[in-house]
Amino acid sequence: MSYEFEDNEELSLMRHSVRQFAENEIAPKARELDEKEEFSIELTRQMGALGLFGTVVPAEYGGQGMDYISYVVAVEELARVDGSQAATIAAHNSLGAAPLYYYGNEEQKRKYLPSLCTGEGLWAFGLTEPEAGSDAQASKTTAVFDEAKQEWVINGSKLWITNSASVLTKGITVQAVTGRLANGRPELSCFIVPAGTPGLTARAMHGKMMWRASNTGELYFDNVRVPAKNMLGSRGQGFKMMMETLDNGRLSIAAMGLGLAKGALAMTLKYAKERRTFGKPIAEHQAVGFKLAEMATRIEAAESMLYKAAWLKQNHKPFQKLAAMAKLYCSEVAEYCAREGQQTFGGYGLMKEYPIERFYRDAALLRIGEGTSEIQRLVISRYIGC
Ligand code: COS
Repeated sequence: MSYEFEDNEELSLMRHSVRQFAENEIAPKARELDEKEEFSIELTRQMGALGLFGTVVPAEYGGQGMDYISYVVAVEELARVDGSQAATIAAHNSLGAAPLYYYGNEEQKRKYLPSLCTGEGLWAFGLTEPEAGSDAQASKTTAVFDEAKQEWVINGSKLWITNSASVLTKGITVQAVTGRLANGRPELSCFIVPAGTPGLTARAMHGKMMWRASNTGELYFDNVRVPAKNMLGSRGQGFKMMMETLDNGRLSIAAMGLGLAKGALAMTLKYAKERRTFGKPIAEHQAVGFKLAEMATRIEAAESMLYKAAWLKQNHKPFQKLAAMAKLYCSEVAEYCAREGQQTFGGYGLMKEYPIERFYRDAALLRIGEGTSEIQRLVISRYIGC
């Protein structure tokens, strides 16, 4: 096995251009968007223009045809500056566009993917429900087939669905119960539900502690009818498709953790060199120097783990165990770096004027969203044979 630890020229260019964009366009707006809890259509379109939509979708469907490592680096660079914008990109690509590409038939791919590769359209992943979070098979949303009309009729609700209730939302992939298996478990299938389908209500959720500028929706399905051809994949394969999608999604959440940790370290180091106490910059006090050293060390370990996981995925090798480990570890490193960074900023770290305050709040989501840290440990424990 061999994988590179250095960015090649192409990756280096891409990292640079996303970093420039994040620092020049996102950073000046991040605080205000966070305070107002406002999703930015403008930044979303700009990220589309930069080529951050349809990242791993091939060019024949309008996508960028990026490799997985490049995609992970792009998310990392956004998260280095702002979790909300990184979340929009990570959720749209990994959870929105990717399942349509991996499981859609030719007609579905040609119909839906091109508009999701430009920044003009978002697609959401409808798995979580009020009573089905970690236990993702516990869906109560149902889809019943109407033979006469050859349509599926969907009833139920979904909760905390990123990108599902914005003006740019084009649709949602929805997991629903379509029957009961012989072993008593639910038969789960997935459906393509375009935004605006009669009976579908999407409401933006407010009052979030973190990722306040990303769009999070709650969805209600009241006899929502979609044609038979809107089933994604085959009947009964919904749960496996959702689980495989989450395997991939873990790489981008890990990238958000790594980016947040790197951003926290960079701002803390800068502050520690400027802020003086007892006659010298605080970076020169061992208590602070050790904090920074510990942050840097954990970031190195997190980066190696994530890039290796992305490399395995890219090279079509089993990556799922490492993706869960990377998601778990990068989330923990992000939280550690945000907390230790905030501690170094002292009282200033509690003020909104300093982005470390936002990073501290944003880090909390990473150990809960797209599978809690406990679920990652469960997945890892299964892979190692517990
Ligand atoms: N890839 C492919 N298939 C998978 C899979 C994966 N990653 N994980 C499970 N499956 C399959 C299993 O092989 C099994 O198939 P069979 O019925 O043919 O044997 C089936 O799915 C059921 O698997 P299992 O019994 O392991 O399911 P559990 O109900 O025990 O749930 C966990 C497994 C806990 C891992 C799953 O529910 C999970 O990931 N929960 C977290 C959900 C989550 O992250 N939610 C947040 C979403 S935010 S976007």
